[in-house]
Amino acid sequence: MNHDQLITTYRTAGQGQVFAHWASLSASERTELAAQAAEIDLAEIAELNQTLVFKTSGGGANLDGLAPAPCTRLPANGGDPAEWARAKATGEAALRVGRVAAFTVAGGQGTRLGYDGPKGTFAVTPLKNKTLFQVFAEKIKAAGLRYGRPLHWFIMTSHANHAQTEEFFAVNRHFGLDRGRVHFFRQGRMPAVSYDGKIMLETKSSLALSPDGHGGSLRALHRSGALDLMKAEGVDTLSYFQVDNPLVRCVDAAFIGFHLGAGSEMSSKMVPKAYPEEKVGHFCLQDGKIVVVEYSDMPISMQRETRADGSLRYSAGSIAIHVIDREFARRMATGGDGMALPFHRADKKIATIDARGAAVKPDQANGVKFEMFVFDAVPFAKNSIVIETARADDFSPVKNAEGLDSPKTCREDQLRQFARWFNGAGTPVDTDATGLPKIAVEISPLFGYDAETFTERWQALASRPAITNGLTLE
Ligand code: UD2
Repeated sequence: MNHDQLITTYRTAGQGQVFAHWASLSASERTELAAQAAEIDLAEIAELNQTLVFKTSGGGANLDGLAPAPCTRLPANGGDPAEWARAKATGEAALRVGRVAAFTVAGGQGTRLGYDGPKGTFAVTPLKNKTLFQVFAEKIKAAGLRYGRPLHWFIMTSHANHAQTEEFFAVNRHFGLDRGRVHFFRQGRMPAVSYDGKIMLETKSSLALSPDGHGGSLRALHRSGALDLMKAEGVDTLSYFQVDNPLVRCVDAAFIGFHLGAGSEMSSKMVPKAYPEEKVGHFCLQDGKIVVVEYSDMPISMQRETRADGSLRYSAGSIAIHVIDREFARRMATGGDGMALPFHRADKKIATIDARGAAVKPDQANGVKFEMFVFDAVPFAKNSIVIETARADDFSPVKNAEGLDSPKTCREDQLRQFARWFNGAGTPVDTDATGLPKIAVEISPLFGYDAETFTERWQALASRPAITNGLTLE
């Protein structure tokens, strides 16, 4: 489509304002704006205007007939140890033949943390100040060594942080991973619209574009060729996690084994919610399918509902850890059989320009961004299952600069984990009542990436160092 045709298409769609400053643009600015405009699916925007923007009520989540979802419990909470052992063996067998790849969504903007840079480059470990990316890299390397097959690692970036992310890995020599197995791809973008449904400009020559949400990862996996690469490499299973959570077991053999054993297309980990208002999604059952209802979509009265024994009725919290079947991701990405992720509306302050082209920085929401959530794929998946995990071993995200889910709470949770590992391996470490050790130690995932691998390695050491403040094990 040439420029004139593109402008006509926009005018016909009622979006001619995108080209309001066209006459004053240089040739390169025109090229920039036209390229961005060509990226947009105008029919999709028209539909989203109808379904999400112009609707003043009734746009919330459908809560009809919700019930708590069934979950497989940890052995410590009543699960069958033999079933867990079988799942682990199944997962390990898949890892040994290279069927599993790690997948990190790292396209978010980290606004709440107030950190200027790709979030994965944020330093999180207690002593060595390793970055989130380094922690994941070491876990993925450790799993590759343990199972005798180096894993592929897919990392979804955004337009804003892609180049910086790639450079960070290059400068750090991919943290010892085979660079041919670390793959970066950008997620898609969506334009913001004003409350009258008009696509907004950020400058005279650029649209107000933002990442399309972590749900965009399924489209991006397909569009980037990542799914084809996996197929060629014999990978059919993706271990999905978020960039903000260094405690995550990047690949968890038992979880993978449960997923494969159930013939599930998308499986999820859950932790019992710590308190009713905790900001995590809820695993529920609706029309016989597992669904995730985000905290902001579930009335607080429902979040506080209890059972006869006083426990929370909707206690299964989603911590955004999934296993996803490759071909299921492809079907979701291509929208086959009516399988398409819905968009959600987010009212935001959007930097834009006025009619004369002068910059406007609003102090209240002035438009709508559209985002997809990956967990909305769960009800489309066959045989979806939910598996309980121990929060202490899988979830301590860094989201806020201070308070809950901050660098401090995450650092302390890592220290507690290291203390548990020492105590479990028969080397006592003094802790307070919350399990926080009195001294700071740090264990690299390459030394031990879970209690079991740590114990093996620690007990095999010919001479063990004294556990003193500042001890690091690499
Ligand atoms: C998410 C979940 C919440 C819970 C929590 C656990 C949603 C809406 N809610 O909350 O239920 O599971 O995580 O920590 O997801 N990202 C992208 N591209 C985007 C947007 C986000 O890659 O366009 C990545 C981002 O880099 C991060 C992850 O997705 O790794 C989570 O994003 P978030 O911080 O917006 O999610 P949050 O904390 O609202």
